Amino acid sequence: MADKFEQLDAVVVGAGFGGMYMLHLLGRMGLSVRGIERGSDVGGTWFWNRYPGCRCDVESMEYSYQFSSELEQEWEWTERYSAQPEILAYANHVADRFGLRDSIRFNTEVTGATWRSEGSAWRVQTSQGDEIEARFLIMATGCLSAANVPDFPGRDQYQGNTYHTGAWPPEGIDFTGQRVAVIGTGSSAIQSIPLIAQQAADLTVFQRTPNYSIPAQNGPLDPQVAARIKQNYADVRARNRAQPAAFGADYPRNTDSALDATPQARKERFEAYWQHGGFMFLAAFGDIAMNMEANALAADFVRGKIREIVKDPDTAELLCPDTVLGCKRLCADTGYFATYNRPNVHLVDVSEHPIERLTKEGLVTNGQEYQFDSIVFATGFDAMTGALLRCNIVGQAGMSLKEKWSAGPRTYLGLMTEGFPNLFMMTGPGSPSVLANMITGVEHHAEFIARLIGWLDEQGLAQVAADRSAEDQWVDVVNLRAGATLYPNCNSWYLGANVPGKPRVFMPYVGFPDYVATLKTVEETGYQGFAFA
Ligand code: N01
Repeated sequence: MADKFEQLDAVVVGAGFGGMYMLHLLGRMGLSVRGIERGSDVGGTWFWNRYPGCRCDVESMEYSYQFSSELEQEWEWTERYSAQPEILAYANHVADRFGLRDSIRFNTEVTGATWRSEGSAWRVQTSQGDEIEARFLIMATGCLSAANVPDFPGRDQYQGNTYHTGAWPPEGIDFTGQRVAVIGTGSSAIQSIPLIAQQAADLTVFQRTPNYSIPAQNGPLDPQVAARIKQNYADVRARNRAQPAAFGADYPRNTDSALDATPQARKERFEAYWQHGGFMFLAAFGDIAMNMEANALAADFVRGKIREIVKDPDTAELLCPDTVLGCKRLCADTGYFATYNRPNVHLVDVSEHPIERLTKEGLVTNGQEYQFDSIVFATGFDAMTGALLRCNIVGQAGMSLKEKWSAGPRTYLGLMTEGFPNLFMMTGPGSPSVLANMITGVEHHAEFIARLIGWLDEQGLAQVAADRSAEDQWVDVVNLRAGATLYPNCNSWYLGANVPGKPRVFMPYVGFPDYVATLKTVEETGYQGFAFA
């Protein structure tokens, strides 16, 4: 018998923004519910990612909950793009304000979850020796929470400090006087490199693939802008929900083609969007994300900017991507490219000569050893499936989720997978998730799941599961939608291409508004595509 046994209506795994709202909704419905969280506090991705420079790429007034107008009105953001400490403070405020903490078991990992047909319930085991039986298991484990640290030979020989951006020590790190390596040039690296460079004696960046980055143009949030938004928050939220990625309604999203504009007009438009900053650069023309030629024009503009900013021409060329712009997730930065003008910053291209191994004092590439006091792995995540699979979930007929997804994730609506009754995934593969404003996405999912559970109870039904044919059709829909964009044209983590051996499947659903409309229809027509018992 386990140390602690509980019998509950629901277990929610993860106390980030998704898990917290799910707990709030189910608690309000009067269900008995327990949150399980691996960290020592709430915040999810914002609890773990404390690297220098970490901030959100979606604007503060948009990257926040909308379920409570009181919360919306009382919380004050200080910057256009909030930094990690402020977002974590907001998460803590939400946990306190809605009394969520008591229902969460912290410092606890789910080590196994098995479906038991007899009782129509999940048996969940944790690292703290808990055993919980619950009718519903809701995975709010996040899309980018399983760190990917490449398995370089000699990793255990290296005697300096190692850090992963997604598991940064809460007390912070002082790199003063150190020789530091950063491996990777994705969003986390692009945000942290300028700040690490200011502290370290010497910084060497190991780049396998250069990335496009647009200046965030961050700054203090204008209180008048915040007040104006707060006066019309419901309207701003509604207009954002109608946007492809559920944000950015207040800045023009053009529909005209980059190919139709004169070179001068095109340059001026790109310049205006560059000055505005961030992701909205992709909205400068309607076809940047859909048409190779239009995309190439946008990419040329960004490469021109990199060459203007970076003084050493060889370094500038190394930093210029030749991939499709926006195919890998676009980055937003504060002074990233200019950092390479500092005398203490060096760039090493490992595209042709990969990092061979770690040594006692550093690492080796192209036959040369580089020595460091600290190595920062900005090497990303086993995205979208990693955190789900590490929970050892076993569904009907003893089938594990790992087996079921051995050729890539398969879901119905990104919410359920056939053979795993009463198991819900928040922002799972096959939902807009990482291609949309995450807080808006998790709120939408939490509300859908809560209503479905409420409906099951009203109907006296014990089980809901994804129907096999509905799942097959949904997988096709997700692929078709991705196929109509330029997303499949590069080795991105959206495709699982960053993790050796991971099946190459495009995981998120493209287009938040269509997705919301689909779920609305599904619900209004008696939950078509789901099977009940
Ligand atoms: O991770 P990444 P990230 N040898 O996977 C390189 C979100 N996020 O943590 O491109 C050498 O993008 C890898 O190279 P390559 C956001 O959605 C949000 O930066 O695979 N290099 C790449 O350069 C983001 O997209 C925010 O060739 C190796 C880097 O490591 C997602 O999280 C901020 C390597 C990994 O980049 C992930 O971002 C930060 C190897 N063996 C993150 N293995 C905000 O909202 C990997 N790399 C602000």
